[in-house]
Amino acid sequence: MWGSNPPLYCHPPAHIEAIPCKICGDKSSGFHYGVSACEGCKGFFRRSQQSSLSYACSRQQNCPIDRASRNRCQHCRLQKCLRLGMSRDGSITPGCSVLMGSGSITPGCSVLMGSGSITPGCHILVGPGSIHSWLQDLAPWGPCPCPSPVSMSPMMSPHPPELLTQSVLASHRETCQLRAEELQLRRRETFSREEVCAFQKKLPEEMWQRCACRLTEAIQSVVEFAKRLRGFMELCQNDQIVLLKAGAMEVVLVRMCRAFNPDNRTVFFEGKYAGAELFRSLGCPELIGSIFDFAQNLCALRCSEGEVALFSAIVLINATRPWLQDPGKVARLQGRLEVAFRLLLRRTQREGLLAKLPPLCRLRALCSQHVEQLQTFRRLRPAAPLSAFPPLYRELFAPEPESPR
Ligand code: HC3
Repeated sequence: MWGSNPPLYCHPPAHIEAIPCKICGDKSSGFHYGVSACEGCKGFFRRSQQSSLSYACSRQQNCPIDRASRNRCQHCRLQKCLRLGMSRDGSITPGCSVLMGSGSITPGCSVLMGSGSITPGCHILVGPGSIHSWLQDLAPWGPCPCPSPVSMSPMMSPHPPELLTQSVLASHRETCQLRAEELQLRRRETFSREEVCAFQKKLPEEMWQRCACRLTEAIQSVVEFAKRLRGFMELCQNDQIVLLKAGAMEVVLVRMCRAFNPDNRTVFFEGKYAGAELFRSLGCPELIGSIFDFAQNLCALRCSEGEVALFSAIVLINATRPWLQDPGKVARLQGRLEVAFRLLLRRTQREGLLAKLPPLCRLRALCSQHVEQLQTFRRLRPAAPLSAFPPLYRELFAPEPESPR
């Protein structure tokens, strides 16, 4: 089955020469609501924001959205618009938020133009679907509408920590795939016995590919989160990619606690809440158990959305990651995020949270366990080609060994 089917990527590959509509792949007519989009998706998103309609999916909330199918499911189309970064105020340009009125990133210092040397040891892929192309995809081309004196660049500006907190929270909300309120409301929607059995009967290869796709989507959202984080796009291209490669999966795990119901140990997966047993055919119960335990423990801390947002930012902006070119610059940004986090906790009388949050080594251990599982899977099932997984997934979890020069 692996040999006969073409790879089912979650998203069409990004093209570098002509940027297509990020939502459906049709010809883009420019940046609309912060995303490169066609006229159809632009109009659809505008209507979805004007009306008080709420869309529902009659399938599993994972309908493909491409040029031909985009009109079939409004729910999934809207979810894709939101996941890929469309927002009502269109304030996606990193460092150029309309809300915050901060400095812009000019094309000259955008990652798109970056051609500086890449730290040896950090292998950077530049093809379609790579982190590099996802970073490029939404980078600001056009002139920024807000004033941008050099002294106001987000890295340098003396913005109070409260503003940083607000902007991190906005970035989180715009990119976290599903709203916390919706996740709460749907907690009673669990998979039926028959549905769980149907998942369990799937071939391991199919289940791996599904999970890899869901995971890749979650990682793409983290890339969008990073791009909206004040100061991130001012780091050099090498350091943006180093931080994302090292931290994106960790942030996915932190964010997963939002989609986790600790009362019955279920997680919102493909449209309903699922227990660990649903993932049985993956053949890695220890990994799933560890991930569920992690979510259970994090949920017990009852973090607010602001706390999840700032903790995610701090997990990502970590100056101790190996291969950083300018760890000092990353450390300054990290420091500002930590100040903002402490202030938020003080204001909400939640100072005790800091000592209870999982240590970063716990996240690192989970990620290593995940990569080890992938290696075991490849050893046990050599017939399952790696090319069936999305490029971003392969780049992060199964990088090709560098060919000798
Ligand atoms: C952790 C997970 C992948 C990610 C899934 C996410 C976090 C995606 C975002 C949703 O909003 C919530 C969500 C629910 C379930 C999460 C999955 C559960 C199991 C899976 C693991 C990484 C499994 C390993 C899959 C493998 C080995 C193919 O990479």
